[in-house]
Amino acid sequence: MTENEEIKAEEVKKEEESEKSENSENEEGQIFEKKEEEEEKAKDEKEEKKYTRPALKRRKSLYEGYEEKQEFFRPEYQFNVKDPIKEKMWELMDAYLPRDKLSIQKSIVTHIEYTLARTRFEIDNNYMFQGTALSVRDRLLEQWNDTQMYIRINNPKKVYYLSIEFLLGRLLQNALVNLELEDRYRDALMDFGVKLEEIYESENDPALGNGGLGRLAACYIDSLATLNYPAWGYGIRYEYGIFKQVIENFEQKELPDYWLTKGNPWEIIKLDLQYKVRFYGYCKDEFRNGKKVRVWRGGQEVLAIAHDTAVPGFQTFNCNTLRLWKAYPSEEFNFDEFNRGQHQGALESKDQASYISAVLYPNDSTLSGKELRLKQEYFFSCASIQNIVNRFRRMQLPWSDFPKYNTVQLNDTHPTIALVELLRILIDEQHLGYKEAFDIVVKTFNYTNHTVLPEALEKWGVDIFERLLPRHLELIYLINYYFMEECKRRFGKDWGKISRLSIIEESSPKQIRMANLCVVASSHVNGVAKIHSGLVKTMLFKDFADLWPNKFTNVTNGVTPRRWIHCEFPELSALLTEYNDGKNEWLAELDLLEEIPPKLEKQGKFPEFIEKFKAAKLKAKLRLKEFVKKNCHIDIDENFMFDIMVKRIHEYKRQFMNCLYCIRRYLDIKSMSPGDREKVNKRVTFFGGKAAPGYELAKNVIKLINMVSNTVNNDNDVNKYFKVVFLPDYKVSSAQIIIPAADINEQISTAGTEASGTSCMKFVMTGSLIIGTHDGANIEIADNIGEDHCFFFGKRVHEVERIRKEIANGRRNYVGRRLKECLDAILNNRFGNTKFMHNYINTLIDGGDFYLACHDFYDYMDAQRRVDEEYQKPDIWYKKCVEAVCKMGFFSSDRAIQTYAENIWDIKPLEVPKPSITKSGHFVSTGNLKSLDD
Ligand code: NBG
Repeated sequence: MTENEEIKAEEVKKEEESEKSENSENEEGQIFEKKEEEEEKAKDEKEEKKYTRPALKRRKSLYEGYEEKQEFFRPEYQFNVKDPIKEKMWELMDAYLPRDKLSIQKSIVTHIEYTLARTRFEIDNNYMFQGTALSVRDRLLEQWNDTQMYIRINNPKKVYYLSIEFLLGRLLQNALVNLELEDRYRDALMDFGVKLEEIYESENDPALGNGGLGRLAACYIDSLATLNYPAWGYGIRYEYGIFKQVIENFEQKELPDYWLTKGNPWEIIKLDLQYKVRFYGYCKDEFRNGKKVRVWRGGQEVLAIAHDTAVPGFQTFNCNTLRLWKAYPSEEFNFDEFNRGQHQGALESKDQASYISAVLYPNDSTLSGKELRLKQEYFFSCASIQNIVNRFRRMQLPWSDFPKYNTVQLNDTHPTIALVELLRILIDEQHLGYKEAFDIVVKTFNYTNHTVLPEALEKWGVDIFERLLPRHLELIYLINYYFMEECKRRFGKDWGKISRLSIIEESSPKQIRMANLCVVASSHVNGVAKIHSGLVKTMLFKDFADLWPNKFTNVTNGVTPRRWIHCEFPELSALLTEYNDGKNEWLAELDLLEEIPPKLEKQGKFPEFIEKFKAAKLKAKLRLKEFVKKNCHIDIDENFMFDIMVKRIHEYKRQFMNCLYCIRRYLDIKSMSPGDREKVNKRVTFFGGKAAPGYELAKNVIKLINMVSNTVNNDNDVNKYFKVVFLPDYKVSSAQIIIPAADINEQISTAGTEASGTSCMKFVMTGSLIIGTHDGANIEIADNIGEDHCFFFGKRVHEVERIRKEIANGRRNYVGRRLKECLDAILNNRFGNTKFMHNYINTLIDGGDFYLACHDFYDYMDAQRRVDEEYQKPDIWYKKCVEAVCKMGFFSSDRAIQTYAENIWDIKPLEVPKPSITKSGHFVSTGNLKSLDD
């Protein structure tokens, strides 16, 4: 045994013994938990059979069997209207734009000259990108218009995904892949001497999100379109996305991300699609036809104007809408002020309106509590609800039918106010009674919870609400009044429980608990991974689950394989297609990959496949090497093992623990003999991620990592065996370079804190293994790919709870020699002046180790040792990677969306008719086309 193992074994044993003797009840507790776990598992398995493997329709290429020059005729919607002028127009518009090379080339240059007004002598990559994007957009728009028209005449039930963030990433490649036009565009551009891949680089990332929550929304709208669901994403069209991170003197500096510098070729601004949104003002009673009605008057009005982006599905002609609202002043100027010569003042009030949609709040998993944020939430919720209600009103159906045609998913609590807005419209404007209106609201709304961290659970002071949204506050009180009455009937005088259930927290000042409001007023509440949904039900909303056990459910997150395998790792994608009989249908049905390993085994082709996989991985590693050279000015060796941790910087994710491990590795190698050093598994450890600008500790961790990196990389005793790299400005486009290069990825949150995590899925799908805790989606990934394909460590949820209690009762952390040396290295300023970490380290030792960074450290080191050992056996290692890739079908966002559709939304797909290759053979319908304002 090495010293490390000895110490670890000793410590673990000591700890376990003391735990055993300290508390025999505990053991019973564990047995009980185990039994419960088993029961849960059996139940889950039953549920899973029913929902989690929904059958998807086998796909084939849109163009299979068609010739390149063949014309495609579009569906026709109003055949027998006798209007000669329109008939002429329709005839001109009855075929899709041609998709052959020359037509594509013509459309690109036409846009460059006539839309962008460039001469043929001044076309750089940026203009080439814009021209290309516009030409792709034309093709998207046809499908988009046809889809919207088809939805309108069929009137299916629709799903609305409300999210304050959509972290889209670049759109050009995604659109080309989904339209299956990537090769043709590559070919077309080649004739201009332009590489498509270089053109992709010219696109700014629309980074309208912080992290996982926003990226999930982006994956989900991709899957909704791919599965032909009539769906809309609704959000905010921020001018500034998440800040750009630069590292200066080891520290994070934030720069504004004005992502619109080159314009945005994708968005369609619908100036005629605008809604008024009111803030402030007062409420009063008025009498109409002898009936008392409540009205909300005065205050300030702004306009929400729709900025649409087409969302194409993969291998389908369906194309949905992402509608982002931008705020505008509702009157051009305050004319009185203007005429009095106060031009500045008049302009300022105009500016204020547009502040609402100007910037994304850079907080992830923390509540900011600022009035402007609440304004943003109401702004986009209100506009979206008006849009949804309008669409429904066109159908002229009774309000009680509203939930039959509409279902709204709240992506976390940020759009909660949307449900109050619908209630307000139904009661104040449509004059429904409370009970009827509330019933409609509950049946329409569903809520996804994304975290159990208390600091992220939204609460708003009653005072802010009263000022900003006085009528909504009244309605929230009304909802709470009826709810509390029900609670009293159910729970008698259990005041503790009743006050926990209340939407209003009786603190001073009083607060509105948005999550409670969501649970009370939605029909389904889901968590985002099995373990998380369990915690949602048994801890976070335990009292609610007693009341309505059936409201709670789980939908494990998923990611889109189009972006996260095909676009980001083209070599792997090609390999998978090659071994799937040359067909790429697995991109729409990821479960198909499961068939590859047994086939390889049977045909004795596993070694051949693994060799090709290794070659692909090497290419990905070389891309990252280039990226690191360019952005960090560090040389790395592609033959080292790449160990990657990329995500927002947060205490619960424990980048600090990983950094401590880097220090341990550094000290170990440093103290070795040259001979021993040669035996070390060579590694580069990468970190990447942004810290919220106000989160001092997280920013300090970034600084520490950069200082450690600097020392390690410049130490010639060590840098031949180990390097540390901090990758600045982690975002979707760089994720696409970073993730496929990994050999091992770090998912090391304290058990019970990471709701799901989605990067773990992207990593495993592209052939790297997880070192991680029993948390979030890690657990389900292991269930699917096999626990022996993961490197697990650390305390489990129930143990974390117990240890925290002990810590609270004064237990000090056990700090053994090997951990102490790492902490001391920081305390002794071995990496430069790291005084900024000293207080934190002292609190960790003194019982402040809430996230168990020290507590899990020994077990973590042990898991890292196993990683090193196994990486030295490439045959085993790569086989595991490949097997894991092929068993990740469950983590496709298509499966997740299908589960939402069946289990929560109760909606059916509506597939747009396929085009015809003859003029007479196309789909014809006489739809009702009364209003086009949609
Ligand atoms: C995040 C969780 C992640 C999860 C994503 C998407 C918030 C509030 N939550 O674990 O931390 O993967 O949501 O569900 O951003």
